[in-house]
Amino acid sequence: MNSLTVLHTADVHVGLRFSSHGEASQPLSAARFEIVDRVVEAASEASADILVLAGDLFDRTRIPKTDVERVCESLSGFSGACVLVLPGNHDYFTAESPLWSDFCRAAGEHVLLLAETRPYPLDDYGLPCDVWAAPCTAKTSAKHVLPADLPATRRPGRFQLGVAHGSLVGVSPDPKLQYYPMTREDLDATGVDVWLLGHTHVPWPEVPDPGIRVYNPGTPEPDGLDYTRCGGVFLHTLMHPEADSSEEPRPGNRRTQLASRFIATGQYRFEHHERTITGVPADELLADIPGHSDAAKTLVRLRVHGRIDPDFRTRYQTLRDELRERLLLLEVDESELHTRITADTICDHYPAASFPAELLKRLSNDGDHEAMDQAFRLLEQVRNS
Ligand SMILES: [Mn+2]
Repeated sequence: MNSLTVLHTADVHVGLRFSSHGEASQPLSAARFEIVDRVVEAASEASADILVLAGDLFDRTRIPKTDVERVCESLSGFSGACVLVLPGNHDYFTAESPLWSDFCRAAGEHVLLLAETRPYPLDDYGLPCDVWAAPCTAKTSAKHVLPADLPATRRPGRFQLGVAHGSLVGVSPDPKLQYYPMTREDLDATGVDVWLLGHTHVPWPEVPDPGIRVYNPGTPEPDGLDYTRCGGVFLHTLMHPEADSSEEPRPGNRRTQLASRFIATGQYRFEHHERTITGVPADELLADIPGHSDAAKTLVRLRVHGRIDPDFRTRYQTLRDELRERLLLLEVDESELHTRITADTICDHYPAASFPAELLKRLSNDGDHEAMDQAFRLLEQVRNS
């Protein structure tokens, strides 16, 4: 066997509830299960030999048994040789864990739980491959758990995969260095053909490169505004050049070639948008939201600022409400959207010839709308205090 194909995903977070997302919470939680099926389908379609889930398949260590069984049922659809599941820092492994005992009972024979820090040979699955596993055993750890006892010499003709979960220093946001931080140097020093990581929900590297031997796919189904593009997985193909018997295997002699590509799998999208209104809102103010074609599967955070003409406030609200109808969820921040102060506003609020009315009229005549707005808001604060 001269090549090995691995579909690599992580951070599915089955069990995530999205409780702050209102009506969108139900479809978003359901999507965590659906993405397992989509990933399995992508792996089978790519004729992958191995499907790797590099941590946080589950969002917590307590998951209803029926949900665990549903995930195992999905994994049983994989047509390749085996599925490797690594406990991450959300679904960390302990010997007493009901999650992982439920999982092992329900999982088929071709699913291998990487519960220990050690090499797992895959000969039982007919693959000339050794897997170096670095599972999490707690939510946090200031130190990584990468294996220290890698073989001094490579066994010729075998592929060496590493699977770990935690932050990649300089790439992942982990300011307190508490999520099993690993540096690229730590990982490269092990000499495995490729490290398959999980933890950070944004993929890295952005562009696969044969010289990079550390990959983090991000979540296959976006779960929040931290990642606004399409979720996906990595497909890695490892190749051995034809064996050259004259060459002795040497430590760190990495002859295996690697080709990786990103495959989009996610359906849901999270987007940020900002709009400014000056006076009258344009008809097309919100027309290019969402940026993604499937509005019903898009969640948007919209910030609107500026000064709107009072006669057009309703028009703006109609545009906003029409957008809300099309989207799965619209969160709007209008704290910096002010209504423009006009002569009518002044008359409505203050008696003619009163000090506030005179002040505001003078600022209006000067054409200083900014100062008039500020003066009006201050006067209102004083009045309401
Ligand atoms: Mn994690």
